[in-house]
Amino acid sequence: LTRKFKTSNPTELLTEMPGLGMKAKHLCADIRRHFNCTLGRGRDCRSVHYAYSALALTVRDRLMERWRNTEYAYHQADCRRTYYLSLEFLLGRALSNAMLNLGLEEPIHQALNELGLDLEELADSEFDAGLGNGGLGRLAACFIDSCATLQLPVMGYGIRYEYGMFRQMIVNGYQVEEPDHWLRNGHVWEQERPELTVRVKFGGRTEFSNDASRPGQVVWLDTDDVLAVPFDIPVPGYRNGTVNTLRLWKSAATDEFKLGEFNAGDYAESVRAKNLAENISMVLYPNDASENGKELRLRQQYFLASASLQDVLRRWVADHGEDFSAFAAKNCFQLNDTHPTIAVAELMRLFIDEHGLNWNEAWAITNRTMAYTNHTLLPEALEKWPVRLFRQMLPRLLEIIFEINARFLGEVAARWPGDIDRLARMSLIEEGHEQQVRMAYLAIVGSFSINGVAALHSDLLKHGLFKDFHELWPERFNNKTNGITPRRWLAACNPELAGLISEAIGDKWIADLTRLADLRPFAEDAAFRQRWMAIKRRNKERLLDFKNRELGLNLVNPDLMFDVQVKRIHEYKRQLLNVLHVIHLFDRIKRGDLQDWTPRCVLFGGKAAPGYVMAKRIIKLINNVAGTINGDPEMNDRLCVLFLPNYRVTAMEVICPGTDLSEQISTAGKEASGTGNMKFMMNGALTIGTLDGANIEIREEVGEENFFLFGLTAEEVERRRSNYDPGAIIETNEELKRVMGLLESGFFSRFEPGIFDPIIESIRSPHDPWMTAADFPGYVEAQKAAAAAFSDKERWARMSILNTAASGKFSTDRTIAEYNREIWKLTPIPALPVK
Ligand code: NBG
Repeated sequence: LTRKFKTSNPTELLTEMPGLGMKAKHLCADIRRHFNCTLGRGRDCRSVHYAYSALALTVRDRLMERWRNTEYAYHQADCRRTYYLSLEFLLGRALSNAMLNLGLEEPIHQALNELGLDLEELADSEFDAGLGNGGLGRLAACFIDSCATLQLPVMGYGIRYEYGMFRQMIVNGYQVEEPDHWLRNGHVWEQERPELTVRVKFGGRTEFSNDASRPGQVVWLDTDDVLAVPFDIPVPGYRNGTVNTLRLWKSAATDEFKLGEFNAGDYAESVRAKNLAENISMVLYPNDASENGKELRLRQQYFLASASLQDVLRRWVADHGEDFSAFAAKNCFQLNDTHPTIAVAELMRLFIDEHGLNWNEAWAITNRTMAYTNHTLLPEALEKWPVRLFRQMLPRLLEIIFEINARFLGEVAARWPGDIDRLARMSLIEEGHEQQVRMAYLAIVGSFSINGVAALHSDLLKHGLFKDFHELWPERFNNKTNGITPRRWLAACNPELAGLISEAIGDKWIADLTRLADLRPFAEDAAFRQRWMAIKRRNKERLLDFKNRELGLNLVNPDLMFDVQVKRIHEYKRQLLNVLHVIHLFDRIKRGDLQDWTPRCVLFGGKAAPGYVMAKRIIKLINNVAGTINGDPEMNDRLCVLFLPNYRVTAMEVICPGTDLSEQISTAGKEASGTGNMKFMMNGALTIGTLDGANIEIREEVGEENFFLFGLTAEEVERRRSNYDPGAIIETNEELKRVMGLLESGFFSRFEPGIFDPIIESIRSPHDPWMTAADFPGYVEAQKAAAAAFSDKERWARMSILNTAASGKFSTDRTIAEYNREIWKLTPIPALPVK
C-alpha cells in the first residue's frame, strides 16, 4: 500500500495516478490515509486484515454524511416512525453490500487495481456478523435493507452479542461447536454511542409509594441495574442517499459496588459480580424454532425491550415533553416473533410508573403502537416463561401482565358469558403444576396487528393456533409473505447473472423486482439461454472452488446436477427424507439400474441446535452416507454427497448462484414461509418441494410446469395422523423397503453399531409427526421428473430463466411496502442532499 507512492501528500497523490477517474483517485488516497494514519500501518505490513479495514473505513466515510442527513431529514419532518425489535439480525458481511448500494463498485475496482490489491481477498477477511440463527434473523436483515431502499423511517433495535452463531466443525461426521468471536479483529461498521447509555432494572421488589400526591403509585426498588450501551450500524439504501440505523445494545455493569462486600474488603469479589451484567449480551442462543427456556434468555429479552423503549421515549420527551397524546400516531413497534414481547408490559410500566399516565391512557397508546409477527406454528417454539421466574427477575412486569390478563379475561367473559373453557384457553397465564406466561398471547392482546409470514401460514394461524383470538378480533389478523433483498441475493452475490439480466431488460429491476417478468420472452431465445447456462456453469465452478477450499477436497465436475439443501437441521425440514432418497440412488447404482441416469452432486449444509440430539444424529447419518458413497469407486461421477460445514450467510452467497435444484421438502404445514427457497429461485434454480409455506406462492408465480411438486398437503397431514401406518408403507413400497433394509442392516454404521436406531425408529413410528415414509414414494417420483428435466439442457435452461423471471414477488421491497401500507403507514422521507 505504501510502496506504490512517491509521496504521502494527498494533493500530490491525486495527480500521481494518470488513467484513473477522480472517484477512484480519492478512494486510493483515502485507503492509503486510513492504512497509514487511522490504523498506523506502514510499509512492512502485509496483513490482508489491515488492507480490508482501510478499504472498509474508506467506504464508511462515504456513508457518514448520508447517515447524518437521513436522521436530520427524519427529525426535521417530525415523522411517524417504526422500530423493528428483534433478538436477531443475521447481517453477514457488510462491505460488498455497502459498495453496491453506494454505487462504488467500479471505482473501487479501479482503485484497488492501482494499489495492487485484490478485492476478493480483502472482502474474504471480513467476519460474518452472525447475530441470528436462520430465517427469522436473516429476514430482519433483509427488511432493514428494504426499509432504507424505500426511504422509510425505520430503525432496527437488537443486541450486540459478543459471540454470534457458533462455528460448526464436522469431526468424524459429528457436529462440533466452536465459539464465534466475530468482534476479535474489531468491527469498523459500528459506532459506539456511550452518551445514550440507559439503565435497565432487574430483580428487587415492588411497593406502593408513600408519596401522598401519587396515590396507588407503585415503585420498583432494590433492583440490580444493568447498563445498556448502544452501538449503531449504518444501513445504506440502494443508491438513494438514505442511510438508516440499526442500534445494537451491549450490556455493561454499573459502577455501584455491593457495599457490604466492598467494605468487607472483598473488592475483587464485588468486581467479579459485575460478570452477571456483562453476560447479558455475551452470547446468542443457538436455537432456531425450538426451545429456549433459559433464565439468561429472558434477561436478554427484557434488556432489549426496555433499553429500546427507553431510547424512544427519551427522544420523544426531548422533542415533545411529557405530552404523549400523539405518541401512538407517531410510533410503531414491530415485534419480531414473541422474543421481544415483554415490550408490551414494559411500555405500560414506563408510561405508568415513569411518566405518570393512568392505566387506560397507557393501554390505549400501547395497544395502538405494538404489532406482532408470528414466525412459527411449532408448539415447542411458542415461548412460555414460568411465573416464578418472572416474579423473581421482573416483579413489576409480572404485576402488569396480571392486570392486562384480568382486564382481557373480563372482555372475553363479556363476549362469551359462561364459557369457562374459553377463558382457560385464552388466558395469558397457563395453569398447571407450574404457572406460565404465554408470550404469544401477550403479544396478541397487546397488538393492533398480528401477521403470519406466508399465505398458508397466516391461514393456519387464524383457523388453528390463534383461532380463539381470531374469533374475538378478526380485523387484527393479516398476512405478509416474506421476501429477500434482491441487492444482496442477486445483484451482489451473482454479478454475472445480474449483468446479463440488466443487459436484457435494463437495471431497474434492482429496485423494482417485478420488472424481472420482462425476462420471460428471453426464455425462448436460444442464444440467451446459452449465455444464461454458461453463467450458471461458472457459478457452479465457483461453488466447487468454495467447497474444495472449505472441505479440502478436489472436486472438479460442474456438469453434475447440483442438488442442494442448506438450512437449519430440523426434523420438520426433513433432511432425512433427502438422505433416504440419496440412499435409494446409491441402491439403484449398486443394482445396475442406470437407465436414464442423471449424474448428481447432493449438497447438504446447516447447523443443529447444540442440544437437539436427533438433529445432530441426522448430520452424522448424512456424513456416514456421504463417506460410503464418495469412497465407492462404482459411484464414480454418478453420485456424490457432501456435507458443507459451517453454513452461513457468506456461504449461501456462493451456494445459491451455483445451484440447479433447490430442496424445500418440509412436512406441509410446518415451514412458516422459508426464504432460502426464494434465494434459489431468484438465482435460477428449480424447486422440488411440498405445498408448504411460501413454496405454494412460488409455484403459483412460476407455474406448476416449472416446479417439482410432491407430498401430502397440510390438511392431509392432519387427517392422516390418526391412522398413520409407516410400516405398511415400507412393506408395499419396494424402493423404501430396500432403503430401510440398508439402514437397518447397519451398512452405514459399521464402526458404531446402532447409532442410527433412533432415526430408524422415528421413521417407523406411527406417531412420526413428520410423516417421512408417507412422502417418500412421491418424492422419488418428483426427483425422477427433475432428473429427466435436467438431462434436457434446453428445457432446463428455459425453466431456469422462467424461475428468475417469476421471482419478482419475493423481494422484501414488496413485503415492506405491504407492511407499510397496512400496518406502519409511514411516509417515505428522502435524505437531505449530500453537499
Ligand atoms: C422462521 C420459520 C421460517 C421463516 C422465518 C422467517 C423461526 C421461529 N421461524 O419458515 O421457520 O421463513 O422464520 O419468517 O425461526
